[in-house]
Amino acid sequence: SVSDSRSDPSSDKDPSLGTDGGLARGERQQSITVDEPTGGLTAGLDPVVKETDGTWIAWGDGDADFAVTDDRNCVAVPPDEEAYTLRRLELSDEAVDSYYYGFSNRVLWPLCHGFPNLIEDRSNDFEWYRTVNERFADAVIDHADEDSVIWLQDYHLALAPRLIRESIPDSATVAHFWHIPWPTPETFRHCPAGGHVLEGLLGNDLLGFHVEGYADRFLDCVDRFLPAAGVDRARRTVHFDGRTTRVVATPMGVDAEGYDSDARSTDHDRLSSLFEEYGIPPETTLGLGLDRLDYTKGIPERLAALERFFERNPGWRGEFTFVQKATPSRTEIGTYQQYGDLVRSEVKRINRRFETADWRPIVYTEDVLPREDICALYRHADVMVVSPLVDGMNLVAQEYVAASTDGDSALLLSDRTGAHERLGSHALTIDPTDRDGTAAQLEYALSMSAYERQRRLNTLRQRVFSGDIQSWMETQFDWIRRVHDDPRNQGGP
Ligand code: GDG
Repeated sequence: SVSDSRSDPSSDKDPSLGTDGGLARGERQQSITVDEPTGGLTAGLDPVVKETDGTWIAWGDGDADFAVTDDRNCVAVPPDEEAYTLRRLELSDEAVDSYYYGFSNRVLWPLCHGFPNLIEDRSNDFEWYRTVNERFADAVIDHADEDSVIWLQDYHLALAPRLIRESIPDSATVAHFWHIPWPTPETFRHCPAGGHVLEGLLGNDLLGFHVEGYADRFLDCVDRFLPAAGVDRARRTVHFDGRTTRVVATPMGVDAEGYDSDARSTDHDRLSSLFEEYGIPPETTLGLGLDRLDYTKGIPERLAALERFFERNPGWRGEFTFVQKATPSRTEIGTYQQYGDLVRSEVKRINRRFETADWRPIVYTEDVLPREDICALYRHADVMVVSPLVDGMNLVAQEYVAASTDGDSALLLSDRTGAHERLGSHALTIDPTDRDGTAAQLEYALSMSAYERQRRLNTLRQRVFSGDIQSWMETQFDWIRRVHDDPRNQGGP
């Protein structure tokens, strides 16, 4: 499996090694510690790579100095079991700046989320993106044989599939999952080197997106910008350069059982001290927002709706507290710094407007919390507001549902998320830009009968549990198997 180390949804760091490095720098094998991944893609992939005796290729910090490496920078994971091989690619600071903070997150991220005005096309960024993709491809080629299945993750590796395809046997399979939206052709035309991106992705035998709309838009873009490619819409295949790529929509779920059981085992003393630490009144009705601090997540819009809610409902002042946990992300990029400043100043302004001597309407923190605290907050929150302006899937909404074990929770969910396609109107649908509408849905959430809360939550839970991370992995691998068994990629529905 091949992943950019930052593609794990639960963190901007690589949790497979722990955020503190996991493998202690420069120490001997016996001092290695392995942190079990806590959720999401990493936790889902870990057992698969173990079972298949596979190799996991990811980049780490440029200055990482691992104790147990061979000349290819491989390490056995976990060290005492030697279950699989983790191969680390070391990138220089310049490479990280241009590849990760450059083309990946100054071009592809805003482009795919429909913000072409935020694209920063700096010189050399695409060249570095290509160079790092080449390094990933070389590492894969080094390990691949005629029976290999190669599974790439996310938008950091758009060029690698073609480079890999050109150098491995025909019978090996290259698959890729794109975790973020795919834009319309009107937006995609702003992509610097867009033709290379499309051609790169068409090196895959299988290309997965979260929802059908993204898969269709990908085909629209190929149709429009790669005239040499043959798009078969009914089968969702593209014939290009003598090969066929199958495009599928497989919505990603969460470790529902894990969130459920962690929420059930909430330590109430721990919850009380969490409340005390952050100044949350113990008896308050609790609202929750939890996001990376990213301009796609609709945090200022959510704050504006909260302001409107408190304006219209003075009776809730002192009674309802909204906890906004925002994890700083990609802070090297100016747009992210400005976004963080805006969020923090809006929180201050709204708090100043409504706060009393012993209550603040918004409790804001940028602390990274351990999973048990996140689960305790999920379980305890009466209402969660998920309001992205656009989001490939959104795992937080599904985690909240899985951790809502008391049957009395309500979810406000933006209709611009992949998650809305699976949870639909059983959540309380919001248009994140409509502050009055969002405030009204919040009022509704807080006044809903216990029966309606329970009824909605039951359906939400059925959906989240039946489409969990395990079933997503199975669907992925069913598709991969089909394509692998049919190298000409002609079969399927
Ligand atoms: C991308 C796509 C797609 C957050 N703070 C803490 C913490 N988290 C965890 C959450 C959740 C994850 O981070 C965030 O996942 P999301 O899906 O909500 O968002 P992105 O990071 O933007 O993920 C997205 C996803 O990839 C998967 O394909 O759904 O659309 O943008 O798991 O729980 N976890 C802990 N402490 C924190 O403080 N432990």
